[in-house]
Amino acid sequence: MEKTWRWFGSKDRITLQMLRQIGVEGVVSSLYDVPNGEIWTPEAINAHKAQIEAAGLKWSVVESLPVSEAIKYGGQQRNRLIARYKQSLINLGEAGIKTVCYNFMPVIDWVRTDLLRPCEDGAYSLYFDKAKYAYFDTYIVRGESARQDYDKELLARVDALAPMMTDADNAQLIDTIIVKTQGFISGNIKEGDADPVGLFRELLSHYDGVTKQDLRENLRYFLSEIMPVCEEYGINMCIHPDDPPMPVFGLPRIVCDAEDIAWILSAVDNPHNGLTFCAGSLSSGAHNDVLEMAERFASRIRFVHLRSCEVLPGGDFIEAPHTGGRADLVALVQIFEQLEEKLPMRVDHGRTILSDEQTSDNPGYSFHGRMLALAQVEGIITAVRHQLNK
Ligand code: DNO
Repeated sequence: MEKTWRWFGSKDRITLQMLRQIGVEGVVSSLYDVPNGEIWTPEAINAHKAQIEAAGLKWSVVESLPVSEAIKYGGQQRNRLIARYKQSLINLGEAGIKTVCYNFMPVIDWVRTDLLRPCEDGAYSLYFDKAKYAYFDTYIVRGESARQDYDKELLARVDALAPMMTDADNAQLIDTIIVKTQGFISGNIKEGDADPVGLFRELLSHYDGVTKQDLRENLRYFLSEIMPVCEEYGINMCIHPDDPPMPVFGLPRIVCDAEDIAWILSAVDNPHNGLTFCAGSLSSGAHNDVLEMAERFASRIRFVHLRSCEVLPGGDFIEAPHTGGRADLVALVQIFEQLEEKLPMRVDHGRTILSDEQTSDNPGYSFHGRMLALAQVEGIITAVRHQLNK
């Protein structure tokens, strides 16, 4: 595998020079200043690429080229937006950047309720508290009508939590779930937006009546439209799994388990329709056997995110250290290192350690925490290669 790192462009306090010193080979990045739905021009692509190359690195993967909502819900604008998406792909292909990660999660990308959950060793981790999430949905966003999506036991936990939540707690929850975790990855809501909850509700309304089958068909349509360009330029599209792998806020989600992934890969049975194997997202669902999925889909995996979650009773999960949790990274590296293709791999997220909280701009993307994770994964890769006599 190729050791890559997610870099947020010139404003990232973790510089390209720092990345070289810690053994990073390739950069995973995006054009963060281009608004969703606009074309990535050759000028903007080449400037970003030149900056990365000037530091002795390579722009290995685009993460993400965001898919506009109207493409996902099948709105009137979709053909126009797909035409622009194709043009961005052509421009990337001409610049020689051929691995493109994207996701098809409606409205909201990854969901966490706690960004700095204290661990017993003094580090902080990202955490998903199912009751807090369901409280946010039923008390703050959708109200009474959302209760049908949750079972009695969970609703009892939610109702017990509700009287304890202060205005400040609510504000922090809103900020965590729909603002802080979304804006920096080109999501729909960003810091400084007035009335994020109102905006969120409006975005949700586009999906009234959109079923799982509809969303699948919209993905099939999108992929079928862009495949000819991908074939011509040798671009591999790699869909990112849903995080967490379950429906949220009454929205359909279609990349949650092995059956979903099998559907996507066969609906558009083209080698350029590939997968980002995000071990962290997949392992946060107790229903997923991560190793079995890696083996089964290996031939269509084009990009790897290494990270691991621990699923707790009641459906909560915590992001574990990279050597722990339920995604067995040693076994995963064994699978990926035996593939002919040298897959780009980034360590996904890291715990917050050694005062990272004072210097990290984006939740999950700490410097020391990720550096430690990279060192752990590099050790695993080295040992596995040794064992395979590579
Ligand atoms: C969060 C990330 C996701 C991922 C996108 C890819 O940290 O793993 O936001 O980058 O879903 O499209």
